[in-house]
Amino acid sequence: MRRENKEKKEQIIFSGIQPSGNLNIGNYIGAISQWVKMQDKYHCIFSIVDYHAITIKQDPNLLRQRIIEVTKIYLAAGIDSQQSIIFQQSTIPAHTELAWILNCYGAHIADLNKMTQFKTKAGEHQETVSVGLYDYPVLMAADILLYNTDLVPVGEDQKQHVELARDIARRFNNEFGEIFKIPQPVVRKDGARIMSLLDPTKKMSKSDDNQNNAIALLDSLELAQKKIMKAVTDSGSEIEYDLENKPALSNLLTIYAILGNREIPRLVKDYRGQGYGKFKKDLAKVVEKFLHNFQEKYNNISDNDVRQILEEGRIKAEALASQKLSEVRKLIGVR
Ligand code: AQP
Repeated sequence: MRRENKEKKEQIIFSGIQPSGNLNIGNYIGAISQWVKMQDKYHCIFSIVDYHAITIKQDPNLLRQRIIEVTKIYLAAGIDSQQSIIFQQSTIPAHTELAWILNCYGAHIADLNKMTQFKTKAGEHQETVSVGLYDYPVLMAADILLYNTDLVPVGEDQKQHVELARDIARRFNNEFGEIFKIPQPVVRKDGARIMSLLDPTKKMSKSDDNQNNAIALLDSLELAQKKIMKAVTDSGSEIEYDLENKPALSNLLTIYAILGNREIPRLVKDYRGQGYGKFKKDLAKVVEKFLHNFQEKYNNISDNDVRQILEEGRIKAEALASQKLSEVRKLIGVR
């Protein structure tokens, strides 16, 4: 038993979030809440992936502000900067350098053509969006592979990108020897895909044009309550978990269960015979309580604390990344 724990502590976790909008409860449930639980068991590295964010146009001042905001969100959620490395991606040039190398060795056009997130984000504008948006998964592969990552905790939407990182690593290894560890995606069972409050066929997304689709982690309690009350529901009036026939309600039940720390079957039992109105009112209270506690912690973190933590994280992450990059440079013959 002891030996098993020791082995686990040796494994490396890497994950990140783009500062591309207001982080929401989907990001919290699908990604950050998993990270917090992993800190005791693994060596964790969490990044604010700002070079991913610029694959879509960003306002420079807002981007600067959001880098600080996302770091505070990690900390308020319970990521401990003494235990885990927290850093800003663009402060370590090894990420973009390795991405370029992987563009040339390992990444194939046919892979990128299959990426569903690119298709969704580019929509009808596939010919005119930035090359960066298309190439995003290769930068993500570089992020992961630089750190000998074993596990990548992500929401369902990012699983395909982690699979691609595995393929790229295998191809590179086939050519040059066992240089990259093959990472595994870790996707939680419930809550891996929190859906939009306005359309249960779309995932809740921080860059959605309609901000009513999501509860942002920094929404005021009043606004969050209004968004829940306005969330779409399905026909009928019974509280049931049924993804096929009641997708909107099933999504709300998932949010209730995770943020309220309850089991879905228990909730269904407790709300038997009570309509959607009562259920939504109670859900709004659960969300308000969660946000209140979260924001209290968030507001206690200063910008200066964040700058210091990011600088300490940069130093630690750079030591690891530069080692891997210099091995890769030698293998391909540029050193
Ligand atoms: N709706 C969601 N449910 C569960 N998990 C989710 N994640 C995102 N949306 C949901 C997870 O949160 C992390 C954020 O990753 P990202 O910043 O790289 O962006 P993304 O995956 O493209 O997610 P967003 O919030 O929709 O961002 P935008 O709108 O900027 O593209 C990932 O682990 C993701 O799986």
